[in-house]
Amino acid sequence: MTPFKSTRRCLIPILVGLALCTGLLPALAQTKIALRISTPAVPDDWHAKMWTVFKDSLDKAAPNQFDVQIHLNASLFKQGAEPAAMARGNLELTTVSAFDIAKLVPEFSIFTAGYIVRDPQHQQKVFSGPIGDELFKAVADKMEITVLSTAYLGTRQVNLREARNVRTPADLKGIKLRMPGSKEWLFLGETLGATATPLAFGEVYMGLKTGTIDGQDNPLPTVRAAKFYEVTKQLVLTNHLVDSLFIAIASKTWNGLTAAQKQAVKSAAQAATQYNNDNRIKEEAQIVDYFKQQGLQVSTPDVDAFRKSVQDAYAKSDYAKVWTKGMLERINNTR
Ligand code: KDO
Repeated sequence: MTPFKSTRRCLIPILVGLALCTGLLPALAQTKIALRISTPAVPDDWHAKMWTVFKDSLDKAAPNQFDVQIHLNASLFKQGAEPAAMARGNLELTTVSAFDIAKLVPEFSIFTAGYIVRDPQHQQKVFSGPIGDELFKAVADKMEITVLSTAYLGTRQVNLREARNVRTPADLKGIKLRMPGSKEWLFLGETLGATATPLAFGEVYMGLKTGTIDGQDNPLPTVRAAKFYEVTKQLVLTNHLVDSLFIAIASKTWNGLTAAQKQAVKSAAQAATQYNNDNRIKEEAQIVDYFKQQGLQVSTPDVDAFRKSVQDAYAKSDYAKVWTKGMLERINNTR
């Protein structure tokens, strides 16, 4: 053996040891695929916790292959900026709303309209059947994101800073109702009879506390998780939108995965939404008592009057003009 060979033999374990001690080895062996996740969800909300289910499920199915990084509270990208960040290659995963999608796929605005999806079961049937297949293909083509599963965000209700008698949309006249900041969201707020005011989710608590807004709309589990009940006095159970969030991955990332990795990522997304949906449905069924205990007034308005106002406004709007012919009937007929 030449002296050089024997020196090399001794050096290798020393170098590996050094790399381990200095933390260099993970960098050298950096084959993990980074999956950065950004969401405005607060940590205690089910659709924030579901990302841990996603991570655990993926790590189990495909050990050491992915580096899942979860960023809550819009700490990585602000609400609504996620699809653009994905297109730029700065983000791999998020939940997109029908409202985010409608900006680029106008026919998707049918799911931003109130009183169309009937309940969480109807929602799953619509999105996991041919309607979902068709629309998610348009989403992939136009937005370069791939939808993996559908999460039930909950059924949106009106939540007011000061209690008042609300029977019909006319009773919300003049109320500054906070909506997320896009014209699709603002339109929904206006159809409820209120004056819709745009504000990012992270600023709603303060807006309610200081009175820059008179109310907001969100599903009840979010009212609890984001503690809006601390700064409001009334819940009006309008049930105006059975809301969805779609777990989506940047298509560039998706297309770079092996078939087995795709399967693992898809199953992890399904496990995450299953966890979210089960817990949220269970919580919605029992949460009203909690708010009553917190001193909130919980009132049931004339939901038919709200439904009529919202449906009439959408039917007359430019949104309905771009809905795919026959889509409303197909959604209604999905059972
Ligand atoms: C909100 O801002 O009211 C909203 O409910 C809109 C949803 O599309 C989604 O962005 C959600 O906030 C966040 O995930 C925070 O719960």
